[in-house]
Amino acid sequence: MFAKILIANRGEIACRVIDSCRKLGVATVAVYSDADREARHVAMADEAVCIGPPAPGESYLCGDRIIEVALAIGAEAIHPGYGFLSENPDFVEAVEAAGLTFIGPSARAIRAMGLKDAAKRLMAGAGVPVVPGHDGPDQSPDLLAEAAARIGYPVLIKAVAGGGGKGMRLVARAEEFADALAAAKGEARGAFGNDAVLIEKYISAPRHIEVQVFGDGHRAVHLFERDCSLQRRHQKVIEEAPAPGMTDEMRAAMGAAAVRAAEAIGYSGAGTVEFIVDGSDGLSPDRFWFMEMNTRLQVEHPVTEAITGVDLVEWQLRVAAGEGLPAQQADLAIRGHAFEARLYAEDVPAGFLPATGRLAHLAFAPDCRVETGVRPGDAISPWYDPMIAKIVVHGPTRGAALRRLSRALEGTEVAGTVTNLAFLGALARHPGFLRGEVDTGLIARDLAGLTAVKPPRRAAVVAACLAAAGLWEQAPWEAGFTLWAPLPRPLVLSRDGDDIPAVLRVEGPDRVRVTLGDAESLAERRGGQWWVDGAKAPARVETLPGQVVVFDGAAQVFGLPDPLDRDTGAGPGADVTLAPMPGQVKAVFVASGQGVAKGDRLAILEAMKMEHTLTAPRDGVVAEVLVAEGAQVEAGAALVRLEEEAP
Ligand code: MV4
Repeated sequence: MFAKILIANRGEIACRVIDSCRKLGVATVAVYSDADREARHVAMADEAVCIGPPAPGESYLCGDRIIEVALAIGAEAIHPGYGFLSENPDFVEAVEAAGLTFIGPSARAIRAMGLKDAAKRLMAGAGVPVVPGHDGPDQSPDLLAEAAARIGYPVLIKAVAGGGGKGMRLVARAEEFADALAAAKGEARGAFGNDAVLIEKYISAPRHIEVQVFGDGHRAVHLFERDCSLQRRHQKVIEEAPAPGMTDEMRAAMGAAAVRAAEAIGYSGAGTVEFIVDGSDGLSPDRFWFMEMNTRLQVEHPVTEAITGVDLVEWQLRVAAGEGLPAQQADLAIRGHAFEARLYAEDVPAGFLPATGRLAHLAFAPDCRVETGVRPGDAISPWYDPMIAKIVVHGPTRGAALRRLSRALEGTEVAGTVTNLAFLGALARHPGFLRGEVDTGLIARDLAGLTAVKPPRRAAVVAACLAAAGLWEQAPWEAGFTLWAPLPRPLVLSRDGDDIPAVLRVEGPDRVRVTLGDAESLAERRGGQWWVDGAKAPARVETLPGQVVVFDGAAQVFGLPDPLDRDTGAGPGADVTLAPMPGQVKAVFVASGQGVAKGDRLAILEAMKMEHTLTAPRDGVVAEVLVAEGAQVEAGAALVRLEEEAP
């Protein structure tokens, strides 16, 4: 086994590789860009070296620089993770030329699978089923049109250099073929600088089922299939293993085909053979076809680990270090069912736009495996993939595992950025998905239902009000409420630009009446848990500067506008907080010299039978407290002065 390896990646996969290295006693070297100085993978590794600016082209994709670092620091091997340099055969050759070991397949194996047409021919020759179609160097339109007619419409035109759905064109009828061909070639030329295409029979309502393989350069085994049909625009969203509806017969056929594919190219390490499956009429051993082979460890490898008990990264290290295959096919079996959901920082209502932000709060549920590259307080930067975590669950049956996924998603708490958590939750409860009716069109067909924004429950709004008033975790007197003569306190939350006016009346140490619109709710705290109108309130609330996040299945975010900003004109940046109206100072929460953050409570003013919370207009240090508790003040009286902002 290696004594020390370098991990040429970042994020959750770098952390994942470090985990297995630690288990095996292998020392780890992380590399990082300037944007990742404080990243989790850097903190986890035994050593870490900065390799350049944030742009991947100047850091994580700089193969030569990474090899230099590995040599200088005494690493014997490089693990590429996925993405970045993982499927770059030139990098593999450079690593080997430097006398280091690449933890992955040979450059030759990667090249063999790089071009669609060559890979397809190679696979057909090895006895792997391929989609009926036509390819070849003669790209004349007439010849291709003839081929399309022979294959039978509908057909799909695919760019030979394409992948991930780029450069594909569906042609329903012969009359449309010529125009579609010209368009596909134009697109392929623009995207890949190579306008060669191939023609395939179109599989409608396909399923994406892939087989995990593992080779030692000569022989290979398979670790069964994953179903990755739940995709949105070719981005996988939830993956599972095994595939719903899979029969022993079809599994054996697909596994054997995948092993033939791997052995045909002398595959070494972890790889995945992707098949397209016609699921329009159940699964059948004669209706799966080779699509492509991914010559790396995949994002969704944990579902395979969950059902087989194999640590695939450990296997990668052992085989790269010269050991034989760690298991024979007969040793491998499926136990239970597993799901993986990909939690992203993205704005779902805005069309799944990648989002950024600092993760002010981040917590995961128990009873699930979490693969993540971030910790609470870390940022999702615009430089890299905005994945926050992969949430992986395992159960004895598909139904049990899916319920666990649902629970794990409900128990996931993220504040500081928007996420796709509610979308994942909706998918985990989707009736068709529950029944195992998965295909690549499911998300698109039900997009509106899956992305509908749920209005918060009343109990969630009440919880937000309690938190905004400082009552969520504190007793009323700690929050500056008077108990002997309960006064109504107004509060305005906001949600998506709309104001939510509320009035709170503290009726006892653990009892608050909350008026929202025309309706009144009673909030009561029993044994540390809030109840609203007799039902349990959401258990977790996070108060951040300017917002309250209530975790109620999904994160419900409420803004905390400062009413005094409007009343007094003491806008953000102002040094002095003034009394908005005549009244009595009921509480002062700060002292001179104390640091405050924007939105922190400074004092409470009782005026016109209401309690008003005065909050810090900006971050700063209290210079002077100009009033004492109990004082009567005039409108406009100066209450608290902050030290002047540094220019
Ligand atoms: C197909 C197909 C239907 N028929 N090939 C999309 C990505 C690329 N790797 C192959 N893809 C497809 N190839 C034939 N002959 C439908 C797709 C396809 C798809 C495949 C797998 C997962 C999701 C998909 C979403 C849309 C289309």
